[in-house]
Amino acid sequence: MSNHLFDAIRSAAPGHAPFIRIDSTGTLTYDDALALSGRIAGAMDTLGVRPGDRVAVQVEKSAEALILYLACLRSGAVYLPLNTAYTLAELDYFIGDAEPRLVVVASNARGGVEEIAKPRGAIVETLDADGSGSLLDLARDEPADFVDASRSADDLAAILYTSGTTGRSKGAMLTHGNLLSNALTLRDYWRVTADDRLIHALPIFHTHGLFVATNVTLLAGASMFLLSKFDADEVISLMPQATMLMGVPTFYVRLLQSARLDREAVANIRLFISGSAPLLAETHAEFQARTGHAILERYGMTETNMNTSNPYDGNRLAGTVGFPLPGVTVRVTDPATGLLLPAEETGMIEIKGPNVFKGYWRMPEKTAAEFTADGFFISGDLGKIDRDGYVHIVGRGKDLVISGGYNIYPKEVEGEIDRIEGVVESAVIGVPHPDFGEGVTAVVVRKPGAVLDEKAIVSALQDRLARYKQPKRIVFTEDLPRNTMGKVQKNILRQQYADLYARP
Ligand code: MCA
Ligand code: AMP
Repeated sequence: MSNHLFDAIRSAAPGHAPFIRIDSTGTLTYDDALALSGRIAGAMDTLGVRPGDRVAVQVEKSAEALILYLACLRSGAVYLPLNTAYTLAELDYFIGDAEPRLVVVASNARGGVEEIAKPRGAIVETLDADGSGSLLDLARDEPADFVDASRSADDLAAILYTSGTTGRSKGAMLTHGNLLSNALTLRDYWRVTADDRLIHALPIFHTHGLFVATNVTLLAGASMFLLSKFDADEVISLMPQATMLMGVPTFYVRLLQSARLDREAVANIRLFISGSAPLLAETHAEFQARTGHAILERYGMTETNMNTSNPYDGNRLAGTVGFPLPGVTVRVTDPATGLLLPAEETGMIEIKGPNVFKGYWRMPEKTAAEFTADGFFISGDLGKIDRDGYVHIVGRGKDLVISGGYNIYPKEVEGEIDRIEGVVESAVIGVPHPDFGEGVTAVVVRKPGAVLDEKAIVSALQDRLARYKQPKRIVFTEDLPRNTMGKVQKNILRQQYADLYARP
């Protein structure tokens, strides 16, 4: 029997060598990780999880949480990670839609989650930040030599939810083949080897921290310093022992604010990588001036994994996302006609390759609508390919805000604000923010005489939306600008409030 992705991870695993380095609790070797993943896979099997079943996971970052992902691969289950910031109201939708067999949460969340999950036939087990919990208790009694489920390249490895510009979140179905092909490509493109030590400060419930950082490390037999979250001081302190950092642009903005960041601090680092949101050319330049390193920017999506990357050797051009990765085709078309555009012209970025997902979970129409007749995925990003072949992302065809690397769909936030008593309507926009890149901002029209201030709106959103989706600022206005078709002109609002978060 073969298990497409896990077989590759197993054969790359260098036995006694470290996989995860954790300051306070020591090191977990590859052998340790394989053994624990076998025990957890055994525990899931005993609980009745079968190949193809979804396992939803909303837990704090820990070595055990990463190994739970490996256990899912081995048992043939479909791993479904959920942002720890999601509220119960948000979780309710994901559990209802994905119908997981097992839901793993922190012990203090168990009661609330059981109320949602049990009526839908899901079992709930726990895993806490310190690696303890009922799932690990069950795993302790299981043998380490679990017989991996047979999985082909086309079988699902994971479902990651990504919010839609219309309607509710969609589950992007990623196969073993998608994940393995992309991780091998990135490993080779970025020259990652067993000697590398990655500073892993990203969350592990999204593509960046889970697949890019973790799968690439695993397939190189490298190791990682697993930090519970990003902290600039901690990252700088670790740099002399590390060789790589992967981050969202906010990481680099915050590192630059530290006087400790200089050439000496980064002397041991081989590669700084940025992605998930646009890295400002000025951040790229400032970082290079201070450290001598040109940050390597790359471009990806939940649906496609990574599509393009600036080169390892050669010019890492600020403000661009580099070249299509080997095996990935990127083209730019006219959004109105679908016709291919020549170099330098801006249009819709479309992607094809082994990295591109299988479709949206139980949404065949939505899936079909996002692919062209010849099989390219329509990214929703506007961009161009210049004469030298570098891809530039110049805007978004989709109404999306990216704050600190997290995506926020305005429609979802507007829906929640519009439900509040005293609100006529709202428009949610992203405007430049010095720390998060874009700051979620709500422009709200109140009913005449309504007693409603910023605080009241913030408190009404508290239990409805994850914290990072909540507006950083709420401004009130008499009415929203509309075009002749009646559509709110968000570009006008973005201009009007462009300086809202301006640096002091
Ligand atoms: C935290 N807060 C945020 C964000 N993160 N608000 C807006 N945007 C955010 N990204 C809230 C906190 O709840 C808190 O609220 C307040 O803002 C300040 O928190 P702070 O301690 O400063 O935040 P932090 O914990 O340091 O987090 C900032 C962060 C983090 C390090 C930038 O958001 C992060 O790790 N982002 C990475 C996201 C990521 O991995 N994206 C990849 C997606 P309060 O104080 O009011 O309670 S994958 C993807 O996009 C594709 C595939 C790709 O290409 O990679
Ligand atoms: P997600 O839905 O979280 O996978 O976010 C994917 C989106 O993030 C893409 O469609 C882009 O809009 C954006 N993105 C990712 N990497 C970059 C980058 N390097 N520059 C600009 N935008 C990016």
